[in-house]
Amino acid sequence: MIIVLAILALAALLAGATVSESQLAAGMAHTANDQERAAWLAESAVNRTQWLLLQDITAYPDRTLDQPTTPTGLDSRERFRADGVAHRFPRADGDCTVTITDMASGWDLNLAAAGTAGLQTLGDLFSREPARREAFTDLLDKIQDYSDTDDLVRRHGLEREDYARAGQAPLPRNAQPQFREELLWIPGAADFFPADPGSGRLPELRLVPPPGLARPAPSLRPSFFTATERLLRARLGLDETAAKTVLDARRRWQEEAIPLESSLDASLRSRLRQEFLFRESGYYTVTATATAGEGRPGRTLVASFRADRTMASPFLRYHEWQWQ
Ligand SMILES: [Ca+2]
Repeated sequence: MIIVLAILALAALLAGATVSESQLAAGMAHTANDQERAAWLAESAVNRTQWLLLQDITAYPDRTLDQPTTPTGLDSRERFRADGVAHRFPRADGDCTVTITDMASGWDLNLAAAGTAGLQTLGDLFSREPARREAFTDLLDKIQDYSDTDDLVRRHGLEREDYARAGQAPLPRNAQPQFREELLWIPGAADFFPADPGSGRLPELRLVPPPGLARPAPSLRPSFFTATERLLRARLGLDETAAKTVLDARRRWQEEAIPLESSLDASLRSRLRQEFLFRESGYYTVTATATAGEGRPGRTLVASFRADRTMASPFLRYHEWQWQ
């Protein structure tokens, strides 16, 4: 009797396990299916946005970004510009939101042109934190050693032997970084340049294009529409409250088409225009986030490229093609 009951209990357990396993497999298949669909939607939205952008450039050759756009009168076309405004591409089988921003964003990491001079302004933010300021200055030595061609160690720098001891051979590159995120290989860099948790990208630094592709001129001011709170504070000497006011004004520009004139005083607007770019550089970053339906898993695709209406070579070669 006991044996029979034990066998029955075991059979029930096995059946339960089989059912939950098949439910798990079905759930995983659903998730994989949703993610696959979201990926197709995101890729398709990036492609579509490239052509809509090109159409916009052709229809409106003046690429200054002085005012938000609202479809008015006879011209009811939705504008596609590097202003960070969200565009929705709803579909029966999912949903995708796309933003276009300028690739000329953030601090420039073109060390060949200006060494670490471009990064110095970030150090100014730590003027009231001597230890952090010192750590940042030390990091600048490490960044220079990493990219200069010699093996001479700066005061707080690191060269080949130091990296080898830390198990990071064959670093340093001893040449210009070939991609932006390799900065994170330098000890201490992640403390000052936090990576985006979803993608691992370093959005506060300007993208380093693959070899052979042109880049926005290092002298080009960073785009206003991607400026982070830190970049606003560093370039304008603002405190946190003033930087938040600027970010709020930008959000109203992007979401409600309210001009900056309505949110910020004239002197601050004039300083913003001196320090930030209010026109397109011709290099774009398109971010497309798609889901197969509300509350379902999604994918994000970030693609950067140069585009102009001449469609001159190398038209649409990607500086970045990054999945999240
Ligand atoms: Ca070196």
